[in-house]
Amino acid sequence: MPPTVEPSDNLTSLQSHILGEEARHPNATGEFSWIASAISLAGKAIGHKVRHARLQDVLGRAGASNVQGEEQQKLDVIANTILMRILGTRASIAVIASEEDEQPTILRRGSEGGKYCVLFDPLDGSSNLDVGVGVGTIFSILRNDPLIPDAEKTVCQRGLRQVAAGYILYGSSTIFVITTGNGVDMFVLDHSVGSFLLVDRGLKIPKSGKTYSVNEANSSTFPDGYRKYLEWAHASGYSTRYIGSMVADVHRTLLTGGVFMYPPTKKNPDGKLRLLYEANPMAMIVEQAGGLAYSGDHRTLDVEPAKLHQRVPVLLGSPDEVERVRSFL
Ligand code: P6P
Repeated sequence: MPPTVEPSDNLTSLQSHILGEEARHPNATGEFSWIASAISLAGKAIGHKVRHARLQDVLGRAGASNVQGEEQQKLDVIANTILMRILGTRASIAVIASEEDEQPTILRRGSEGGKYCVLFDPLDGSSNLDVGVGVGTIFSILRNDPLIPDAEKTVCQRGLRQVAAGYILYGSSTIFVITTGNGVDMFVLDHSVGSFLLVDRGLKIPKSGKTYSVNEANSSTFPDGYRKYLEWAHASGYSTRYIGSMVADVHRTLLTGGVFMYPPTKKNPDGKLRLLYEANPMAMIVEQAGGLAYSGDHRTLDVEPAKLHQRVPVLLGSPDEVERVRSFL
């Protein structure tokens, strides 16, 4: 009896999915697919490092250096190096910008080509690594403008201009979520084949959800409207979930509904999260899934960036829940 392929067998990989999407765009050149595959490869490599961090650290401590003999480095730096090296080999990328680097890196100038800019937070929430909590890589892809000489100005584009955005969550499983502007697709890494396999296509955020996600320890310094909302939520049977790792908190909000927020605080009067490589990519994902995302009075994707590492307040999630918070602001 020949082996059967069960209907439940998921055989759509990220690569074949992206190529399929590309085939739907007649003028596609395949350059974007190369970037998506580079991010996928980096995600697998970073995920492996994340899962073995404590083991290597333990081994490293035992032998005064880790198994590769390399000096124990913070995983943020390791993740950043992996992304820079892999993305650096893709001819379609002109500029790379990372949370870890003060300035963007120019890979190709002017006539040397490079249609795209890639911005990322290589390992968001890395302080949670030591306690086994989900952390993630967040990425945003913009078109390059070779006429702009200043790399920082090139990447300081409004979130509406993103070509694609997504994240990789290194949690109980390694999850790749991406949008290219036609809805949100979710993949899970199948270690047995080493591929991200499609598990949800056209993912939609629940319209509402009685869960809010915020660090309430800061609530005494939130603007009044947020405090009024929290009083209302406490009296309305809402539950709170806060992991302190943006990728994990946003992923839960995307799948189960509710609202995630990082309001202005005394310590971070503009909010803590970065516009270009945290708020914007997450806002594109949430809006493409039918949700809303605001930074202060503005739709996050409309905020005009001034600096690469600019911070903004973040309020995103189910449309009903975001509008409810906004009604108090
Ligand atoms: P707080 C992690 O350090 C991070 O950048 C985000 O992943 C997370 O949402 C936020 O900071 C948590 O900040 O102030 O609540 O610890």
